[in-house]
Amino acid sequence: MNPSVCFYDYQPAPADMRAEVIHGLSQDQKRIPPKFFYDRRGSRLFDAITELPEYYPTRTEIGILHSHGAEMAEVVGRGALLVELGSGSSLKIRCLLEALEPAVYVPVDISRDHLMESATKLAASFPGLEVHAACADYSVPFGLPVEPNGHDLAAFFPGSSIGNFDPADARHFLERIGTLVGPGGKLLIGVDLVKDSRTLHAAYNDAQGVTADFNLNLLRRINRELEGDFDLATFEHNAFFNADESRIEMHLVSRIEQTVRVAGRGFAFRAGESIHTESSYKYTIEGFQALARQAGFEAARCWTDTKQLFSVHCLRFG
Ligand code: AVJ
Repeated sequence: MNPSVCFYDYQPAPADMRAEVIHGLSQDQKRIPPKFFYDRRGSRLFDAITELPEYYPTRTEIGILHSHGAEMAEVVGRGALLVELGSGSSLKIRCLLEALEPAVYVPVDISRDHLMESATKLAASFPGLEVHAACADYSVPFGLPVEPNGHDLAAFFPGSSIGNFDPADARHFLERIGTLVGPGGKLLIGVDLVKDSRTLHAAYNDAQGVTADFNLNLLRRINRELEGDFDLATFEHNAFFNADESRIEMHLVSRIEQTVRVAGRGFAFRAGESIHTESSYKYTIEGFQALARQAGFEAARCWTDTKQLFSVHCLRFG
């Protein structure tokens, strides 16, 4: 292991996943939080999604970071302490580390193995960068594992992961990032934009079925970690754009009437009944800026691609 990486383990206890899954499966509309997608296999499948021809967000966001990195550095400032929430894609952070030249880098991710692997590789290719990797569920409050020591604070929340939250929760989450970076602190955040529903639909229903595997992997994980007995062949992936709510919804639909056991309990499914596994909200630039303002941020800058598929915002807190 690279000695220049400090590792902090705030990993959510397995009991949390058990309680959240049981709670979610007990609702009228069954649901499971999308953060549980990311076990080792789920993280690999998500990486594969980001390379699919239909899945435009990742490559578009990377393009924006490449084209406008210098401007981002001007707005954020160099030599900062940069916290990355959900340190999934090393391509994005590499691009940003080169442009922003932060003094300290704090990747935060729920997936321990994935985090360790990418933090170690990054520390090796950016000698001189202090890396403090924190394994944590960033959807629950947590503090910085290191003192800012006079560095300006900036957070990076790429990938439109903010889209997983309902707007009210997104606002609360932004407020918490505000508390983390403090007055004058910056947030660079990637936000997927509303667009024609065909493009959106294709991005979550890829021809190779990788997104379907990613969705179904949640049941495989529950089988392994929570003594579940889901028969994956009796569930199917369903993803569609809900225009009224401005979100993609992903579901796992039971093809048959059945009772599934999880953690010693039975959960009955009607034929066609679903588990809602993910919402992915799509914003307009103005709509997102209004949300950010409600959370106490001021919109400093916004960059997009030429097709206006995706946006990266720099927000200033306080
Ligand atoms: C990581 C939440 C941004 O919503 O596009 C991709 C997850 N789900 N394909 C998204 C995801 C299905 C992704 N986020």
